[in-house]
Amino acid sequence: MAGEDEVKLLGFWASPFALRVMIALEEKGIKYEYIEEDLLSKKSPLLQEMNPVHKQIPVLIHNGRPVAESAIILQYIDEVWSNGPAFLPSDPYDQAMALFWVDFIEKKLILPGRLIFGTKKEEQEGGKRQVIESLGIREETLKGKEYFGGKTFGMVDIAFAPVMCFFHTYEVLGNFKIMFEDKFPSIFCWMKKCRERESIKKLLPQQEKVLQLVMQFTKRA
Ligand code: GS8
Repeated sequence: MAGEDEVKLLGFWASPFALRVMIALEEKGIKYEYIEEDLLSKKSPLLQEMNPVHKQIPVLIHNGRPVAESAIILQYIDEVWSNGPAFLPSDPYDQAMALFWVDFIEKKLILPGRLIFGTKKEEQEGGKRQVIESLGIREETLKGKEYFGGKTFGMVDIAFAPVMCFFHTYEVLGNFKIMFEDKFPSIFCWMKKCRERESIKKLLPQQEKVLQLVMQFTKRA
């Protein structure tokens, strides 16, 4: 794409969905203006105008045109800035599988993980069970591979990486230990490798800051 592209991102620093997009833009080396939304008190008129259906971040605004939903934004970035490293594999079946796992991470990991933030015991236990089950499923698919897509860091890695900064919060508020090294050794190695990437070093919030935010959000602080 030409250098005069105008790229803006409406985000929130600890949103796993916004972080997906930030990591993707960083990995592709795309310059953009980041606009932080105040999700705790009031959403901006710009967000309501750019994502009138869901009124949620992240929204990528490319030359004035908005794209919402993190998985769709990642695909859009991959298509438009196709000169950088590709996030999606070229084979249509492999592409479909990658998108399946991106969706799985939202539905079976991020959303159940939020149940752990609550104070209802039964919901918390259900969230913990689902998180452990989902990590087990991902562990199986990662075995023997460097990244979820194989040899290179791609779409599924980008979608999963932001979840890393929530594990500490799951453990503290859920009062349990995930024990990655023993139970999920492939994910343990993958996390180590991801944390060494420039994009992730730069963007992933500190786990203690995330815990404080979640406690503030859920009024536990
Ligand atoms: C989820 C976005 C979302 O939940 C995606 O982009 O992949 N499926 C979407 N955004 C949240 C912040 S992260 O928890 C959000 O904008 N919440 C504000 C609200 O719902 O009012």
